[in-house]
Amino acid sequence: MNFVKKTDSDILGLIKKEEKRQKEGIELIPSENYASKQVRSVLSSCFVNKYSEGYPNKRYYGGNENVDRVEIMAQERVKKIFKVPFANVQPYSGSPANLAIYIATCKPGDTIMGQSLTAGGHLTHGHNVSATGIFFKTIQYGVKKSIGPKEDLFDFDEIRNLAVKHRPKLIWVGGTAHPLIFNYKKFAEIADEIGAYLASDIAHVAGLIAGGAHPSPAPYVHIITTTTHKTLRGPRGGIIMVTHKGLKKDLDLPKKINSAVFPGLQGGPHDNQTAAIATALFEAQQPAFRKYAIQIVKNSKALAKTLIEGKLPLIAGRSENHLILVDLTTTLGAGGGIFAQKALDMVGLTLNKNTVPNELSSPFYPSGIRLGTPASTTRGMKEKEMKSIGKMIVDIVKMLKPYKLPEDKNKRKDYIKNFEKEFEKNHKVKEIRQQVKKIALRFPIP
Ligand code: DSN
Repeated sequence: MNFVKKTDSDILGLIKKEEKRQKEGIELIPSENYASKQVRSVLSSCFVNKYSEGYPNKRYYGGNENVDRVEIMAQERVKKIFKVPFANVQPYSGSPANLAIYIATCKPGDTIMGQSLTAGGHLTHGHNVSATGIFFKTIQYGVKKSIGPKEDLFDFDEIRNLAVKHRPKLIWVGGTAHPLIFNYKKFAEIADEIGAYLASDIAHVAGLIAGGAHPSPAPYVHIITTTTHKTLRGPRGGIIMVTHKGLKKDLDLPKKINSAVFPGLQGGPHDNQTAAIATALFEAQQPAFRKYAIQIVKNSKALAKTLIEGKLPLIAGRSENHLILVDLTTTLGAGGGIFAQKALDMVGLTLNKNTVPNELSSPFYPSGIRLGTPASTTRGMKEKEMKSIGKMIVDIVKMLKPYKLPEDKNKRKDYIKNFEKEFEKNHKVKEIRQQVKKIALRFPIP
């Protein structure tokens, strides 16, 4: 990286700072991960220089003989890993991949249905601030308020009633803050009853599915979308798949999806990204990846157990995948997530404030925190480290009890600034910061 120094020392300085932050802290944001050295070097390869609008063997530019092979290779690897007959590897990321599904299956104004953002869904599953909620009529389903130890968060009778009443053309299954395994079969029964397309957004669990640590939606849904940089551990990017069931419903789906991605939504694919996705998919086929995926879930369960022992209420009371959602409403009051995120950031434990089902506050000042284990597992951390991390989180949250988000919106900024100043000085915070750093440095980033 030193070659950058001569020309752009400003950026180099920031890269060094970011490297230090990543090395000395522990990444708990469940959608983040560390791409391998190979993935990163392919990402910065000469494919970065190429333009290749179109699809393999049908390009609008010359000089694409190598790009064509790269793209076909990536498609074939997706098909093999996820056992699907069709893949488009061009979406720039998850949101454009999802938008392409609307373009391929619906007309503006059609009704679609998805899990609401505050209940753990994604913006692109029909939230009203997203293009998907602006150009389509959206019905949003939620999750149950409280459930038993083995119960599902979804109320399938309620979801079925909504589907039968509103007859959406497209139904989404998959979320960004959902700690349980998805029952794809139940969603399929509902979608099939009303003849809707069922699309599964597996962005969060793609790596778990590839590694056999989460069931695959492929037998049940028509379409699958994913990002490539979360549990799949590739570069940032997106993939769309059509399943055998999808082809049976609509033989033209691959064609419709290809046209929706290009020219419908995007211009030239990012060929360097496609090549790096192919490399990540190669890695996901290795036996070590299977072990990795299984360890992610073991770690998440171990972390969840420690948080529960520390009396922190978890949504669903458990984690069955890579992710944990802590409801801090009763511990810190509505909007308390901001204090937890900031305080934990100070000690080097990075996670994100998050809305919780039946949120009493807002997405910017939500009442929960979301955390997960894909990144820390990549560094080689196991259950023992999860226990230590969990205990530190519990200790920090306990220290936050005197702080409450002011109801008066004008007072919030100053209040939070003061809280940060006070907290930074606390000797216990400094002590925990050192403990985090000590653990982090024992586990190098790939
Ligand atoms: N931003 C992603 C996440 O953190 O889950 C979803 O798009």
